[in-house]
Amino acid sequence: MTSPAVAYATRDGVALLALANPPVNALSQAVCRGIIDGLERALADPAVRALVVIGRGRGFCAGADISEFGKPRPPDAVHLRHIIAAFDRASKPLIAAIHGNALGGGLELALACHWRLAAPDARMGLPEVKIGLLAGAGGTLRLPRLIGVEPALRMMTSGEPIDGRQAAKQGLVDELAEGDLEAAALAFAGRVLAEDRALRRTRDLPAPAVAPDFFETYRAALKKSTRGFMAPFLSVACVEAGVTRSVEEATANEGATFDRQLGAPEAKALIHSFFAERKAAAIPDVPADTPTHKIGRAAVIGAGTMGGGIAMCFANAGIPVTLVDSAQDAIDRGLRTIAGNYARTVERGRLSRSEMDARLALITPAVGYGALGSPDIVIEAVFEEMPIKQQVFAELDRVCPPSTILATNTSTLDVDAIAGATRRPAQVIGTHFFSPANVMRLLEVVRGKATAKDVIATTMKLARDIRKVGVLVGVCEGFVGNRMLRGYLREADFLVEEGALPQEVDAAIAAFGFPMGPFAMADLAGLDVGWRIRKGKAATRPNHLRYSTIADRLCEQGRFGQKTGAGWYRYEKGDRTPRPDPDVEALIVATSAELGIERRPIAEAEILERCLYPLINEAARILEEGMALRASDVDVIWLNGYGFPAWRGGPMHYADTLGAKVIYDAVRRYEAVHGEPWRPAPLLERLATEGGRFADFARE
Ligand code: 3H9
Repeated sequence: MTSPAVAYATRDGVALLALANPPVNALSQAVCRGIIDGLERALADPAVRALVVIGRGRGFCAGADISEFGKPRPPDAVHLRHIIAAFDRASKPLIAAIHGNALGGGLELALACHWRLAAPDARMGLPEVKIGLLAGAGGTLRLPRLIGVEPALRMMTSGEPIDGRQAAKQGLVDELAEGDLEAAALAFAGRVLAEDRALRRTRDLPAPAVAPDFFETYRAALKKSTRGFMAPFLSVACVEAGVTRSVEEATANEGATFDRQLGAPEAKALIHSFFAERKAAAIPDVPADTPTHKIGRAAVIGAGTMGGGIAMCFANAGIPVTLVDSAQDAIDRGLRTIAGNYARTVERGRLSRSEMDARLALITPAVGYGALGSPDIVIEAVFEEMPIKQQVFAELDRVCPPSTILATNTSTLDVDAIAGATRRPAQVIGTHFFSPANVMRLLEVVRGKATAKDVIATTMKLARDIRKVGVLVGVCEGFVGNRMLRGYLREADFLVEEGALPQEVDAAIAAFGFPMGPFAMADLAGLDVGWRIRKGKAATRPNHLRYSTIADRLCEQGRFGQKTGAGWYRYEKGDRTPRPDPDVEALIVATSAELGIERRPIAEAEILERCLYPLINEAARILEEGMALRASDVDVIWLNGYGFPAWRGGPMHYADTLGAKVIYDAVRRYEAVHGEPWRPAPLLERLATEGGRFADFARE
């Protein structure tokens, strides 16, 4: 019997085992059972002389079924390792025929075959590291035996796949198959049989030799590039065992390491974010079959840093885009920046010159709206002032066809008020890109009161097409990400007034795993932007709330951050290293004295609680208000837009690992000292009382 997840057929003495578990042929229990049954059937049938393993649909196999990890297995479960061992024992030729993805356990399945055929554009890799794991079914033993230790380790520690052509060059596949893969695999099997070739078991190939200090050197380099992650180092250790110990020992070691790591917080966090990213695409009242409109041509209004970056996103995805500004010199400047960005990518070897030219050719500069034509979407990225935005939208409404989606890249303004300037509020939506827009993966898609469902569905699809992760958020000040950021920055400033120095706060946040702390970040972004916004709001600032003046005082001295060589830190010419500045310390100490605050040493634990718990408390409010659809969306935002350490899974996953009560109790403690800003969100209080998790929260 074969399971429906694996189809069994024979052709001229060759058994075909076809994995059929859409969408990606993950190795679910049913697939594993189907493979082992098919193998036994083929081995027992005297008429079958060889086997071909192939995938139906989009690809060969994307690996173990991640959704089954951590769930109880039935006692008779077939483990991928059983299959690999059975392949090793098989007495008939086994051939893997690969198209699309062969990843993780999928590649390991192919590695355990005697030969591999692949389509030139197949993608083969061991991406387990991206979900905090390592290859756990023989990959660390077999891949180095086929392609060498260093190339194999590079694949494992980066998680990046290689294509069929490269795999053929490196010896991972034995033959490329253009055209009909199944026919090519059957023909290959015919040749193997006709030539009576000896079975080529990968595990029996000699272990490749490496220089005595190879692993030490590799680990040292890895330490610099993968801060905070364990999984890449586990891959190195298993590969090392694979070439220095017996095959049996190395196999057992790999299995045990994988099983242990499956329970590690890093794997849990990264698996959480894998599914969180995919779940973000699901919007309860905008079902997956909502019609979308093709975005064949785009326009961006404003050729500044953001506008230019957004135009690059379209060009990178092959979508022609018109970049509009009101003056020729602004356009020229914008285009020069774009060309410079591409040129740097070419210099780094990450883009070919011809590809750069092709992308630049997709960007058409234009002065004024006259040359806009009929874009399917326009994204506005002009100055962050409501009257200016409203004027732009009124004009766009006048000149664009009624079907054009009008999007705003505002990060602070009310999308509904912007939509109100048009006669098509249903066609208006927010697309909040993060800087640099061509690099950062996050896109907050802001749903206005009137935004139509097809406009939401189209924009979410567009996010994917331009290789962003789109997260739907509601209209509120700062949307989700920046709204949460406020409390984090507020507390960082207060900590400095109370006794910490910027470098101490930054060190604590960096030790937690962020790429940099709030002060280094502020210096990088530029202090003047926030200063301008604060000055604009000074008249309406509530008097009863504490307000830190240090950042304003720095700006008054012309210290705008890296761009002026000084901000919270000082910078030496041509060097971005933040250096503590005695002048800043003097200003801080003087400010504390003016405020009558007796400075005290502040422990790292307090710094972390004071900065991180406001994120969680604010997110609880955001969830209750429905401004984010689910806690995991908040995680996707903070992981992809704000550098929250990936191996901690995002603020809400982190909160769930600590438990709501721990956070609630601390929030109450700080409320007693600092008052109103620390008032606990009702949802946090409820979860703390009930022992609930953010992950399970759903609005009624
Ligand atoms: C492993 O193999 C361990 C072994 O070494 C040892 C074992 C002992 N499982 O991403 P998409 C779902 S660890 C379950 O939107 P794409 C995904 O959730 C595994 N589900 O499509 C989504 O579901 P939904 C090593 C999976 O075309 C749907 O498929 N392998 C799995 O942009 C479509 O996915 C990996 O880490 C899975 N393995 O990208 C590969 N994979 O429609 C992880 C996908 O309900 N997967 N789904 O939202 C990927 O990198 C991408 O999904 C892939 C396709 C490149 C395959």
